Amino acid sequence: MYRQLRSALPAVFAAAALIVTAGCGGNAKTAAADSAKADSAKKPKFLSKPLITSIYTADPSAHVFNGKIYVYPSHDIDAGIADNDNGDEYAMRDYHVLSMDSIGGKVTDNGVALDVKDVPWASKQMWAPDAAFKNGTYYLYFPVRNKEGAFQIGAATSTSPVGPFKAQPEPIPGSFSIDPAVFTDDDGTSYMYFGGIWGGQLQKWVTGKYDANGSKTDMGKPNAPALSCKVAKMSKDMLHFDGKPQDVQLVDQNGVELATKDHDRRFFEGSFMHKYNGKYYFTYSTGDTHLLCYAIGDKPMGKFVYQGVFLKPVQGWTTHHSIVEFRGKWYLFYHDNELSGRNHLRNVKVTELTHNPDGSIKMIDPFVH
Ligand code: FUB
Repeated sequence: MYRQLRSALPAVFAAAALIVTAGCGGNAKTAAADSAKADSAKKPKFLSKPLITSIYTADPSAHVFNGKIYVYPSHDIDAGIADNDNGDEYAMRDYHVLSMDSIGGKVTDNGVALDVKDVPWASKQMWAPDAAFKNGTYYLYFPVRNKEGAFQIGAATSTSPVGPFKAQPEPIPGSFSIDPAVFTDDDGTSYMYFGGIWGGQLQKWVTGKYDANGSKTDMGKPNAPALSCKVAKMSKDMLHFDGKPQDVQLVDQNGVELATKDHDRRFFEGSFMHKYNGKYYFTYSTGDTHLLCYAIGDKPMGKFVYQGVFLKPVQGWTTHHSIVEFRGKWYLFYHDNELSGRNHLRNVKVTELTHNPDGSIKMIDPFVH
């Protein structure tokens, strides 16, 4: 899954390596110092700071509950597992909820909200979660592998937005793959968007059943339509799907579905939904091309017409986000790996997001040049 490394880092790391290998020779030392100086001038300056540095966090899903911001991230750890195409090194075991009264204000880590050991059906890898509030209850939705190694999506409930959450005894019936994102429309109907290819296993569920020997990446047919993100209406109790999950249709400006080979535009993982000026904005990651893109539709279940990129590649392999309105402004919560320089030890960040008058989203560069 996440093996290939992006090229954002080499200049900085090469300078460090030169210093380490230069040894004691005077000329080598001077050359190393000069080179380090030159490279440090090239060092990217990050647009935003990590929200929290005491733990590694990723996949931030932000919500405003009772006038406060709550961020539901993955809690990255180093389990000593080597990088592989399955993403086994993303071996997270629990969730912590972050909260803050204002953007730029103090960020509180509210401790463990849910531990994998307290999810009866789960085995490992608590990936990107989301949350919702309805009927006086807070819901935490999370992807985790079941005992057979297949990702499914669980639900847990709490009376507090920061937990602790109590997991349901079984995964959401009919759920599969990763990265749930729950959106509640103005009429009170909630929808769950979910799925991810490669390590997210969407391609292993095409028959409706999990095939452990299915493809490791996608359907292997470059010209065929790409695998789609899924969307399901949520039942009133928010613990079940109301009907079968459907494909989120993603088309270009001519109405043609994006193809498997279109790695710069096709859906990979990390979907999110927000509504702006009556339009539905389906946003997602292109995974191996490291872009966050958006597509616009007239209905919450699609179809959605591809519009473009709104976040350029961050430092680190994965990119994942949420978009939330707070006190009249819109914000993008995202992650990179500024603190560790390692793909699976990430940190969440926030920056303002702007909708242009024509409804497009202003491109965000995670670096200041
Ligand atoms: O954090 C593990 C996985 O990495 C998430 O589920 C993906 O969206 C990617 O960010």
